Amino acid sequence: MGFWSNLKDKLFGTREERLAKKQAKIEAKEQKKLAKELEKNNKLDNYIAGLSKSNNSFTENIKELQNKHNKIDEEFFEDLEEILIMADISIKLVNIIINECKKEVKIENIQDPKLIGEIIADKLFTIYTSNSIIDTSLNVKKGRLNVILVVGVNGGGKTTSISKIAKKLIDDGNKVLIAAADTFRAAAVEQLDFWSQKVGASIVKPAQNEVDPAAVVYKAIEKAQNEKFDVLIIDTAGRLQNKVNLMNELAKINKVLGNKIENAPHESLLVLDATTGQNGVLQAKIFKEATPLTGIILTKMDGTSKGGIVLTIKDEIGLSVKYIGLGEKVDDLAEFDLDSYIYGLMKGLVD
Ligand SMILES: Nc1nc2c(ncn2[C@@H]2O[C@H](COP(=O)(O)OP(=O)(O)OP(=O)(O)O)[C@@H](O)[C@H]2O)c(=O)[nH]1
Ligand SMILES: [Mg+2]
Repeated sequence: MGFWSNLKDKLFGTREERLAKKQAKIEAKEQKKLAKELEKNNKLDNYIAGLSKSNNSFTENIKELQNKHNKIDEEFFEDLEEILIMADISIKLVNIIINECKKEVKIENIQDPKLIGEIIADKLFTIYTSNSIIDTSLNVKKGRLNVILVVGVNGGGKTTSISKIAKKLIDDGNKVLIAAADTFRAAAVEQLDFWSQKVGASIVKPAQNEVDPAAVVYKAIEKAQNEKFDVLIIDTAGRLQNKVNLMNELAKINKVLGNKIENAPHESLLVLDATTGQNGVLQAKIFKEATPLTGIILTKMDGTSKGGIVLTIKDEIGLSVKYIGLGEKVDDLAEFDLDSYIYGLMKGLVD
């Protein structure tokens, strides 16, 4: 055996050992790829199931439109406009979509109504992205205490969404603390207690007769810092009876956070219930004035047949949907994925 191969054996093991190592590496890579594909399929299945109400209504309406018209003309577009508006897409966006579809139909000289599905899917995609990259990841970094503030009106799904996000972060290896800064409802704390136990997160509760949510936040920061938590998620009360109160309360929480932790909160997420449609857009505007927001969690998409609300929110509030609620189970909160959303919405129409 020559010097070189001896040296390599010394450094890296014998040729057989090296080959075995290589083989193991390839196998591990393939396994990883398979697991990723499986996860992707599961995710898509979640979207398909969660969006089935929207899908049924949207595809049925479009199919009816296609059967009613034997060519694409002005009347066809008028009916299409109505369908898009019924899907909770804002008038402004509907106008853009219709104009874009008209252009495409003209350029490609398309007359068959059966071909409109693919054109709509394509337009929904480009309008949502406006040719920019959509970032749905949470600003959670290793080596610091990350703070996620969650706001939104009563019953929107804050507490359940927080539990779902906590589970995801715990699965990723993070130590997660939840602050029950909802001091207005005793049941809110109980509910959070139940969920946090279920997903394996720790929780800080208000002291007896504590009414100040900022005090709970303060206590939670101390615990998080002392016990080296990776993420602190703050559940707030969903009262929207008075904008000034809301502003003051959130400002106080933000101040406590900012004083104790650099750049905190790192995420401020607004939870919106998709079934509230345009009313949700109004709420979002009020919250946006009350506190800086970094993203939206759009819950109960499984409960609405008007799936276009995702586009309206992005356009009217200027914030991306980071998570989408597709059901009540812990795994039913998905990171928002535009491809899966459009597929779920239009499945059966294009393929
Ligand atoms: N179907 C469905 N139900 C959901 C989803 N997200 C939340 N819910 C349900 O909505 C209800 C209210 O959710 P909560 O998490 O308690 O809402 P909240 O915003 O914390 O409410 P308050 O604490 O009263 O402000 C619960 O019954 C949840 O199970 C979802 O994506 N799909
Ligand atoms: Mg709650």
